Amino acid sequence: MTDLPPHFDDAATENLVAAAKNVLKNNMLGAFTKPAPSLYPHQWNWDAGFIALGYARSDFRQACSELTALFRGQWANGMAPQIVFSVKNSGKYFPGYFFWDTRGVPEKPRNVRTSGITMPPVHGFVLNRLLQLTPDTKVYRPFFRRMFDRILLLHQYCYQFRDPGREGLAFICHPWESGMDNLPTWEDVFTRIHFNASELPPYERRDLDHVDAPYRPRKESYDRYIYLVNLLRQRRYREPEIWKNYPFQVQEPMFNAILNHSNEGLIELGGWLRRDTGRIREWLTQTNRALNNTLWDDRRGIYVSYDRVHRRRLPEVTAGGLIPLLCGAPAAEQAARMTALLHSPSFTGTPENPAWLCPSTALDEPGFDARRYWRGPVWINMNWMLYHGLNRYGQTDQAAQLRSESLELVGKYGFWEYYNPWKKLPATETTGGHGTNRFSWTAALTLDWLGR
Ligand code: 9WN
Repeated sequence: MTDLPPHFDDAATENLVAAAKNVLKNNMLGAFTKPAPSLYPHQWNWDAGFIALGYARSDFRQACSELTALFRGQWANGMAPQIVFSVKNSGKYFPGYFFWDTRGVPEKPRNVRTSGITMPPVHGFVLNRLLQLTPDTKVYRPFFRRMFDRILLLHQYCYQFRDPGREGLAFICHPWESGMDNLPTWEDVFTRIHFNASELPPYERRDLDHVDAPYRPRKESYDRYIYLVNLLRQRRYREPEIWKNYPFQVQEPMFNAILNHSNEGLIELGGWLRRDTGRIREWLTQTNRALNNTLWDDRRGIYVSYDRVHRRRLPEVTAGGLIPLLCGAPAAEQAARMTALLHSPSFTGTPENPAWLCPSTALDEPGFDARRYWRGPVWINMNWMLYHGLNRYGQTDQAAQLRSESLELVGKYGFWEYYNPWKKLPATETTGGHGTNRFSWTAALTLDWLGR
């Protein structure tokens, strides 16, 4: 395998592979794999997709099981939930099943405990990648057929309920739906959402039992996350009425780029399964067009979010704004501007103070914070998607650098949830790895990158 960090000899690579497999093995709970040993004890939506890729070459059955388990929680309207709760680990995570109060919501499957929101729909492109890696197309054809139908229903949900103006962009209704929960972008939206302390239900965080406070969201952010959950549960998740006067509706570039790359995945799979993909092709064209018309920021040369409630563009520069490279949305000139920005001090730092690629929030954003979750740290799943986006545009050297830096980070510090972006680690940090250790998708995508 080329493009490995300089000190990665065969033995180092073998050790890394064995350690990554061990992380997955220890987090595996049977049908699915939890994201981390204690902080995240249930099944998460987009984690399941990345984790499936980590099993694809060594245990294809388990890769399929991850997706099957997640979609057991799919709602009748097509929504694939952010969390499918493990009954055994009930009470170990907040907000848990009883706080979400989805019990009795007619759309929710009766015998599965889920939260009431969704997450970036990676499953279409993951399924297509699994098809490339399947050991036996005949044996697994029924699985692909089943999953294709489930994922198509999820996309249908995104376009029907999350795109009421039929613009081609699905909105998210909670920062947790973006997967990038704590971006400064959400703070920006929250400055326009006002509520009294009395409107906030009592709650107790569990995340701080596992990770120190400076690495996790602040209390003010958590209050707002919970305020929104409370609105959703009070309205009994009743779509589409629920969205009237609902204050958080954001069209975010990464969510839509992922949706559209998954549309591409479904089109390929649909060809193989001999399905009609006409409608999916329309979505694909419309979403790429809308990404460019609504979310492209020509001044900075990157995609940004749009707040459809307060009708304003959210100018924060984040790694999510680079992910539309993955679905082919940018024209060649736009892509050139994006890669120039990626290799500018905004993301790579300076020769005196260089950064690992790719900080989740740009280094020069006022909301940047090197250790706080999503405010700056590097995440391996973001790098993995960006790697594929860069390759798509022929930026193979940049892609190789991104992969090499990611593997170097993992090799140096271990399989962390996120990493401090500064190459010269601040004296206050004992390690460059932050959040929880033994994080599943970091291990899974390392395996994918190493072709194992
Ligand atoms: C809320 C599980 C998830 C990831 C998200 C990450 C974090 C949860 C939390 O962990 O979010 O969904 O409690 O902080 O931000 O991307 O899917 O790994």
